[in-house]
Amino acid sequence: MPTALITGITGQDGSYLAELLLSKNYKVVGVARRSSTVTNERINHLLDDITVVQGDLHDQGSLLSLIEEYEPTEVYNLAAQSFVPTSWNQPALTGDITAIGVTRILEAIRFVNPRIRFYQASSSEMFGKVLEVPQKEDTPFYPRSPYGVAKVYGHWITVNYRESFNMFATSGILFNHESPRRGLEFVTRKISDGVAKIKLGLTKELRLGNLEAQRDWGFAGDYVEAMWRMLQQDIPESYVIGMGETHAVREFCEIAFGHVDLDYKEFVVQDERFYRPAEVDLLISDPTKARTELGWEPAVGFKELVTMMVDADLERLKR
Ligand code: NAP
Ligand code: G4F
Repeated sequence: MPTALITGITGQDGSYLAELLLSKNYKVVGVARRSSTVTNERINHLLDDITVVQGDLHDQGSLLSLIEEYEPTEVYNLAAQSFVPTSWNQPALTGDITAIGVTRILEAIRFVNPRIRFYQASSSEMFGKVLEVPQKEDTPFYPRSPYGVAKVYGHWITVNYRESFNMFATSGILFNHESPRRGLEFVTRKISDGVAKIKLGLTKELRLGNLEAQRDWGFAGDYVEAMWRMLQQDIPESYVIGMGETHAVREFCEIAFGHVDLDYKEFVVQDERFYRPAEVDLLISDPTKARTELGWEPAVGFKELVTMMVDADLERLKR
């Protein structure tokens, strides 16, 4: 039975990846950091089937001993300070977890068993102020936030360990992927939650930042399949994962409000507090390599994603 160790098990992607690997008969070990309150909301339904252990990307020793004890065949590094606006308020912490944390886990693998296959959760935020449209594996990076800068480090240290130590270290450059399990502060979930609250009469308005920003949004459940496929290849490489289409925040609002027969223009208020010091205006992927080499095909389209998220928030709030 293969064993997968997942950092960031309590996050959106960690929960979907754990479900996928369980369906493939993996033993799943999830790493969660210690906190004074339990953050198992996304994995409560999996707790009988996975092993959750304490560890922290700040702490080299905890990573080393977990890899020694559980002997994973694959390690998925999904843990990060992943919210872009927070990275301007806490840039050093973001660098310590999202950048140097990758080195700590790579070092743990190198010392214990360099044959372990490694996945690094890289991001389209690395393309930032894009130098090419659409963005593919060899598009140069121009990050626009401390988070994006940290992810560039994480990407290159992964490539470096692949080339320096011949480790099976892959980097998935994933464009935005969303779901009903997305954190409430990210724009898609903020909108679906806001729409549901307005529809149910729980609030009257939704305050957002830049409505013209464009993202290439897909469904998280589809994207974890690509992570797994990357680790099943003969040769470790980097892959861009995205839908190959882009939509504005405004369009997301239009569909989300429209789905419950509301007009977003009557409820959305633009608020400067949600603008960023530097913005990523246009992200659009060219996922040709993933589609041809990994055979990866997403199942959920943009409209279906938006309506799925609104329906899930309506259900949740009604309950
Ligand atoms: P998420 O929901 O924010 O989850 C992040 C996870 O990291 C959480 O489980 C969090 O634990 C954990 N974590 C944070 N700091 C940690 C630390 N010091 N030690 C151990 N664990 C720590 O993020 P996601 O959307 O699932 O994304 C997964 C990964 O993909 C992240 O690395 C993200 O940057 C990257 N990524 C995401 C997207 C996207 O669109 N979702 C796109 C490209 C790349 P707590 O629950 O305790 O906070
Ligand atoms: O949903 P967002 O906060 O996601 P962002 O910044 O694109 O980052 C996410 O995707 C990355 C992949 O590209 C991941 F690496 C990262 O970890 C994270 O998962 O913002 C999307 C866009 C931005 O341009 C932002 O300016 O939406 C715009 N926006 C407009 N109003 C807003 C808001 N974003 C947020 N969070 N809140 C608003 O009120």
